[in-house]
Amino acid sequence: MKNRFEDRLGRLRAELSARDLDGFYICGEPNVAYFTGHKGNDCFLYVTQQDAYIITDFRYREMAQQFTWLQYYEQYSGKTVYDLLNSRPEKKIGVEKDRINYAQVLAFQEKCPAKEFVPVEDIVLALREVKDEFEIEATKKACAVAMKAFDHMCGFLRPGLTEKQAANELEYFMKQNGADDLSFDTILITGAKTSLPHGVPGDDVIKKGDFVTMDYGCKVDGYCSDETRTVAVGQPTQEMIDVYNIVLEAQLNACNNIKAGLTGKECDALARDIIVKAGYGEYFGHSLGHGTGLEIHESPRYAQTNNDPIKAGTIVSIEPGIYLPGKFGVRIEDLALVTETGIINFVTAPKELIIL
Ligand SMILES: [Mn+2]
Repeated sequence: MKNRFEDRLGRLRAELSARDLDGFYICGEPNVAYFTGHKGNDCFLYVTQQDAYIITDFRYREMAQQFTWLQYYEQYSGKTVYDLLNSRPEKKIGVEKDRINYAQVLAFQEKCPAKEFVPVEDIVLALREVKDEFEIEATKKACAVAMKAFDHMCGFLRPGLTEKQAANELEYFMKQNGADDLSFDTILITGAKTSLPHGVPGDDVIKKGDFVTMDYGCKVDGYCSDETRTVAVGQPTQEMIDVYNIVLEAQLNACNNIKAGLTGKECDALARDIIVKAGYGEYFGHSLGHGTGLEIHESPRYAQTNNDPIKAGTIVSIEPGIYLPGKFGVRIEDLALVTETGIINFVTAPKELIIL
């Protein structure tokens, strides 16, 4: 029986045939990880219709030799990827134009003059869009760790803490509770800074009556979680409560109606229309959501510019927000599996405004 990595190689080979490519060189770390199940650092793949090599060095030898579906090729001074390619019959070799660096392309052209290197779009990323059972389970596990961390933070947040102190606690808690890594730099911001959608935790101190926005995630088995909650520390103003409830209504409407077959634009509108009607359209300047997986931002996008139908089996964030410069901001984000009939929400942390 083929393992999931061999299945994925099979799907990649069909894409190579369709593009008339004899071989494909993969250097994007998450793309390498997709075919190995391990972080792809300093490992590269070369895939043809018959063969698939993992190219790395001594440091990764023992690990890479366990990938029985790949042939091991060790680089050292005097034996390089160029020797491997030059020893092969393939002529037309695809490279990931969004991942490979310019110096590497120049080196290929210089050292393998008989080959034609063809820049191709990120076909592995496209293969990664629809998730398999393993990927779904890993994402669920990561979301479970993140939700536990949210509970913990509801007991931890208090006036007087700095954003950095609170962010450290959140990250430490996730790592102590099963996270392998963070999905991305934690956003934990307070007070007027919550109007910055991607604000960076600093020395600002949480004060009574502030919103605290936490947008954070962790990785389990390589797969990212992504979750945002905005909570109040002490009694918020009526305006804060009103804005919060508009974002909540928009978020719930999207959760209740997104399903496979709607376009990215239609999904986005499920939340955006509510925010626009409430008069805050200009303060929701980003799109509703994005796919996640080995990377925090993948396909598809719930964006006004995406007229493609969303596929079943994709995992996508649902994250409307309203950001009032100089005042405050609110974002609520879940992560969900898209099905033919709706979504399966992996984030079940409470969404009604929590006042700590
Ligand atoms: Mn997100």
